[in-house]
Amino acid sequence: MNALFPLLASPDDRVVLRVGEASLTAKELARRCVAHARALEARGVTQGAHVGVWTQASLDTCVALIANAATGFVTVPLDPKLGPRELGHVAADSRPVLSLAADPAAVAGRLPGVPVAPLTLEGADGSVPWRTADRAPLLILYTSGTTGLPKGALIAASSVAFDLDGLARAWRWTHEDTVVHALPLFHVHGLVVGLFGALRAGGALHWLPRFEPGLVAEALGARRSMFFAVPTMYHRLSEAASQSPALVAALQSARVLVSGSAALPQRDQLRLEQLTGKRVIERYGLTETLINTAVRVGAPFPPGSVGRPVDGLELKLFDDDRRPTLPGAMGEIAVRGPNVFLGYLNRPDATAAVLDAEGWFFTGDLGTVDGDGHVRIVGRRATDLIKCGGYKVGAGEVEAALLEHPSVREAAVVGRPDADLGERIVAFVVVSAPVEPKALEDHVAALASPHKRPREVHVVTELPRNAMGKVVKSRLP
Ligand code: MCA
Ligand code: AMP
Repeated sequence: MNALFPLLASPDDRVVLRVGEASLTAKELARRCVAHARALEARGVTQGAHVGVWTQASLDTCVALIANAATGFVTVPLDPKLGPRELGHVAADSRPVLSLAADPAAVAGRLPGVPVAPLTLEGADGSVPWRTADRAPLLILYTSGTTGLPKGALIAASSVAFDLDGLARAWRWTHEDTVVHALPLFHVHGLVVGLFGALRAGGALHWLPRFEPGLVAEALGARRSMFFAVPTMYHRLSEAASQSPALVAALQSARVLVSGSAALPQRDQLRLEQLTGKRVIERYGLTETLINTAVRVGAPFPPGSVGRPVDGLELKLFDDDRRPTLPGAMGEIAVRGPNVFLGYLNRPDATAAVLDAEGWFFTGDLGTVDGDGHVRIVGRRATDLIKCGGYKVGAGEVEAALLEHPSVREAAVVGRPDADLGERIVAFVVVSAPVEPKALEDHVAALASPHKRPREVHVVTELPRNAMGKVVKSRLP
């Protein structure tokens, strides 16, 4: 079976990782991976154990994520901004034996019952058996649902390898490419496609832990660069580029500009095209399936297309009763292939709801497929899922956090169209005592992740309800 990251088995002296002023060659990275595996073994951590990695802004974080994957440990990525509710749940659900941090003091005691250890920085001689692209868990990625706490999606090494190889073919991605991205490393986009993708292709990654158009412009100078971002970032880049010839030149120099995690508005696509002469290409995925479709580099594609299924993946549209739709009709997108996850950790009920006996994964996204196989996303089944800045947020999670505030009696949360964020989180609350909207925003940002905070809070006297007493969100003002 093939190695997950072939480059580590025969590393060279090329720089493969860059974060700020720090960088590592493939040889240095391989040595760090060996040292990492030895250090975990010395602590009694066995192969297949769950190991948390705090995704702090550091090159060492990238090394820990790669080393865990390359040497047989299952990573639970931990956003340092997760709130106490989420951390308590992740700790109890995934039970990491240990968590690793570039700056342990900054996260000490935050993951209940799980010790935090520093990363191993010393190199080591010798070798370790490198992880193959087998069908055992590689990652546990937490993803929000409409209600309840986030679910841990179990992603196999073979899924990652299959998907990345499909994307490499779609984008002609080779060892000569340097990926530039400013995405967080605790989701599929930044971690799997960005970090693991660059290494599996045998190329390089330049990670920007913070998104800023000026930093993107500086980083895109590499000979053959690929830029990955969410639509909010392209929106902000299109605004900044209209004032910055340097940014326009940098975007023009990139070999490909790829957008994903949410729909790229045509307005931003056209504005960037007018400024740079380049079309951003889209790809579509989910945490549970990794990337399903991608526009092919060098091939024509209709406006609004998220591309065709990656090679080897089946994609079909189904109606409300899960029967295949007629050609040309809209339906729920379902996919089947090696990229589909192993299931949700400890949640066979939730797994059975999305994965049927024939291996079809039901995405909840509504789409169409044209005669050439180009997929368009036209909507989503669940109105209680909000995509804000590319982050998936369950309305129920935000409502639960709001209801923990002593002054909030009732809460209803919806996503509303937003030119910058795609959707912004809007909350309607009935209160038992006067409270400032900003205080409620801060309350959610402190209890859950800051990106789950409502950007607008409206205090109302009552929520619209039907005869059964259920809130009718479509009747909110
Ligand atoms: C703001 N902040 C606060 C508060 N308000 N902190 C505490 N309390 C508050 N009330 C902090 C934030 O933590 C953040 O800090 C800073 O202020 C700005 O916050 P925010 O406004 O939320 O950030 P933004 O500027 O709106 O962020 C836009 C963004 C971000 C950079 C585009 O949304 C982003 O990184 N999105 C990427 C999401 C992603 O990777 N999704 C992939 C999912 P600080 O600046 O220090 O952080 S995977 C997926 O969808 C599938 C598989 C796929 O297809 O890819
Ligand atoms: P997540 O679970 O955070 O990975 O989010 C997955 C969801 O993001 C999908 O179900 C889609 O609704 C959305 N998504 C991802 N990529 C795209 C895209 N290119 N266009 C539209 N929606 C997208």
